[in-house]
Amino acid sequence: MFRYLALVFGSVILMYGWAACGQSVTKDLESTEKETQKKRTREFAEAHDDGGVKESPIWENRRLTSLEGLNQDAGIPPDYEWGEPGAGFLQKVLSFSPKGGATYGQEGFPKMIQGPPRGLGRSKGSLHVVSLGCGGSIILEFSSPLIANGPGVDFIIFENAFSYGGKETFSEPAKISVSIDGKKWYSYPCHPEKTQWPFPQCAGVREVYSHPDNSIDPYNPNKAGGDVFDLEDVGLPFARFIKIEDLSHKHPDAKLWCGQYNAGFDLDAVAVRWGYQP
Ligand SMILES: [Ca+2]
Ligand SMILES: [Ca+2]
Repeated sequence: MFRYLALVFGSVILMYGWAACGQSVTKDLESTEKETQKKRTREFAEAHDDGGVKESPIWENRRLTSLEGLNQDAGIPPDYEWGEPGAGFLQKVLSFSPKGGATYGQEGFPKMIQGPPRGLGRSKGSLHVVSLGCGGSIILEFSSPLIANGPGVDFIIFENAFSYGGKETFSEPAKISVSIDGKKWYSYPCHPEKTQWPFPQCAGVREVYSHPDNSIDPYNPNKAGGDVFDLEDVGLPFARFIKIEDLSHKHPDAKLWCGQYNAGFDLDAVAVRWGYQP
């Protein structure tokens, strides 16, 4: 009898010890994973020259994925085929509403805006674009992964603005809004009618340098060119949709082209720097 009790007691102790050990192994794994994620986040941000990297509670505890794997060969992942959406670039077009008779780039739609940007440098605008026309708009969806509010810049929008001599570019500005559910939108305040170049918080302002044929990283906010956006500025931890609304009719130079087949904001590509998989 005593022998039997001792056996049962011994087994209970043994099982308890085993379960506790299992728990602590799981905990260790979790914290190692968290540490690894933090380290990766930090390394990615450093490798991408993103100056003001600071840890923000908004993104710190979320499952962040750097889209670093897509950086090889200037943004093209090893198994990427032209025309295929890549996680770090355009995933899906939810709606496209060109206005004012704009048709440019539509025969190649949406291929024209998938994959990395095709920037031609400071004084030349890419022709690998889709024109929205004056007052036109497009809504892009990013679901796998969602766009995360990571450290610093979260996404870059590439148009085909170019310089014609001075510091300024020929800009066809657009207002950018983001949303989690496609109903409530958070807009970056863009007012080309009230502000001067470089039209703060508008897209379609800065020239584009990154191209698949050069080694300029399309995810590097300091080198790729294009217009950069941070979800921190609108207070969102992540977003699923980006809306681009042309405001060329509010810009004295750009509005002269309204009515032309290639008028308005010309979308080349979107690069998403941080992904979030809930
Ligand atoms: Ca951010
Ligand atoms: Ca343009």
